[in-house]
Amino acid sequence: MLFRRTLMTAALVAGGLLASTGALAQFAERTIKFTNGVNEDHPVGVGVKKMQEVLAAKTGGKMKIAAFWGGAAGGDLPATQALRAGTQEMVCTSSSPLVGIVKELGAFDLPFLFANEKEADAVLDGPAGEYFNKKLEAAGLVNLAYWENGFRNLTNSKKPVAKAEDFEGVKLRVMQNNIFLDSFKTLGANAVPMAFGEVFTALETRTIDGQENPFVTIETSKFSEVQKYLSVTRHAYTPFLVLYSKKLWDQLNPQEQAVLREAAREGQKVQRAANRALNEKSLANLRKTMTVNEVSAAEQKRMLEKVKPVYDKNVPNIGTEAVGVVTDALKKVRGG
Ligand code: TK8
Repeated sequence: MLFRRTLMTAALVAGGLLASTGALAQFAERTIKFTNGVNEDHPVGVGVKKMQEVLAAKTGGKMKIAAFWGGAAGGDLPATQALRAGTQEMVCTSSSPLVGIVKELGAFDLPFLFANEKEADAVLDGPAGEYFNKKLEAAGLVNLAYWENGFRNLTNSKKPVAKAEDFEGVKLRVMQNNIFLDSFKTLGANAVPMAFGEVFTALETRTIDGQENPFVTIETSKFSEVQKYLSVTRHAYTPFLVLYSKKLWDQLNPQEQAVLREAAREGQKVQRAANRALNEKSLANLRKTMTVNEVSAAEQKRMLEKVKPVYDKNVPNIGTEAVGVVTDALKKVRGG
């Protein structure tokens, strides 16, 4: 009796193993290189960890992500070029440095376009987001999901900035992006484009006075250690793209592709949640060492008025279609 039960159990276990081994046979052993400009304690770390868990569970540990943080494996733009060449699998990058590759992404750089996270999610996770995914794919980049960096705010070491006139004379690092360059020049700052990896040292050595990024990135990249003033400008929401090399994507089978998409979507949920939970906390932490200048809604509006020419000048280059796709989606979420 006991013997028979043991035999049966053994048979069941073997059957189960066989079945799962069969299911796992569709996954090859792969180590996916995934680079980031932010540090691991940024909520992108939470998203990547989730992706690793999903891959471990669904592929029996056959597909793995090797993540590189803090720009240790190079900046976002070179990484994105490596994806296009098929020499690296993945990168999490801001959309802004990629406008030289997909000009339509410039729509997200237009100042004061999104008002809150709800609008960003509605645009990015809907047909508008799909529109940009198609453009990216045509450029050799598969966007698995939109993650969050957040609303961008200004920091500097020179003076409090609370109104449109205060930008005058501030030497400011901006991303490698014409629209940001144009926006901050129009506001009166001396704007210089620079890769993210060079920003900390440039701030520390006072080569530049300031930079702009979301609270969480300011905190986790330790910019607060070398910056005195923080202005709550919320001037742009430039999404994170979780990109996969199209060249290498096409070498995966449909099961592998599906599990990666699922992992990036699961990652998105926890990454956004972690980022949003941390946003106010980061601001509170930054307050301990920085002087925080709130920017009133009226002042934001004055800034927007001042940068109107940036819209007129850049929308034709971005493409009226791409900008229209975003503004239509915004109208919808605003109930218009
Ligand atoms: C992180 C970057 C960064 C971005 C920038 O790799 O360059 O300022 O906002 O957070 O994507």
